[in-house]
Amino acid sequence: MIIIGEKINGFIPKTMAAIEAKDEAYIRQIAQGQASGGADYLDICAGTAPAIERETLTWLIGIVQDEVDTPLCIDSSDPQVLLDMMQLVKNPGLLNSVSLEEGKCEAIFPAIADTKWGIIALTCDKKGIPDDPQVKARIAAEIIKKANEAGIETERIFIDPLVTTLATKQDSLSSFTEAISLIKKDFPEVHFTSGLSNISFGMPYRKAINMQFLALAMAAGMDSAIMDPLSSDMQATLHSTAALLNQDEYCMDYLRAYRAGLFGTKPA
Ligand code: THG
Repeated sequence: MIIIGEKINGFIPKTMAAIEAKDEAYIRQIAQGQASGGADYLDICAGTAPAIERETLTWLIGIVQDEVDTPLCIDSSDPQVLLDMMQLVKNPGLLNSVSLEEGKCEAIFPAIADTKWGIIALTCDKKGIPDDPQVKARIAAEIIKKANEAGIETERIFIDPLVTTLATKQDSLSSFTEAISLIKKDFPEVHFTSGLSNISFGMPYRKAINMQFLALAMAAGMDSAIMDPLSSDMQATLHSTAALLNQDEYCMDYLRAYRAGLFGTKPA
């Protein structure tokens, strides 16, 4: 599993408080913590007003890169912000995200073609987020085609099939997993990622739903997640599910994560 750490995000109240207070120590702490928790990328999202988004991201990126070598996942809905921030980043990471809206692919793809940057692609277009897995698959295929034509290999693309909220859509999980199956059939090399908590909005004890969603989505072929690596419940779910799915030879990763105290009781 490819873990994208979600905590450096201004939409999280504690992170926003740190951004507003210029609390560099807190940002360093959550960067280091997520890296130790096995994050392969750290998502960086300003969550501030558009007028100060660049300034906020520049500050966050500077601190995080000084603290850890983990590649970054730059998170903005503005393609020009993604391109500007990419210039500040030392190690190639991920741009989060493109979709079929507003010429986003056309803005981003030429700029990353000759680099090692990857891209998260949302299965939506100007009409919004489709419910029908067939439509999600059609959008994904169109984005992958555009990327390939620009010289970006399918392996550098992470499709986010945009899971909907269970409380308002009963078939949220099946729409998500069916989209994965359809896309995987045509593009076996593409990656799949998702924010894990979208599915549980409006429900009590959200953690239960998030944990089971992670397991079921992994079983359906999701190989990446935008998640909190500091959550022992999510770590336990991730490592146990990977072992059960025969993705963890001799359960070595499970044992290593347990011994490192990522879940369960830390051994003496
Ligand atoms: N897909 C893609 N990018 C994304 C999302 C996605 N970027 C943003 C978001 N969704 C993923 N990131 C978060 C970050 C935090 C939370 C959820 C998603 C979250 N945090 C808890 C809260 O706010 O209550 C608190 C966590 C904490 O305190 O650490 O829910 O879907 N491509």
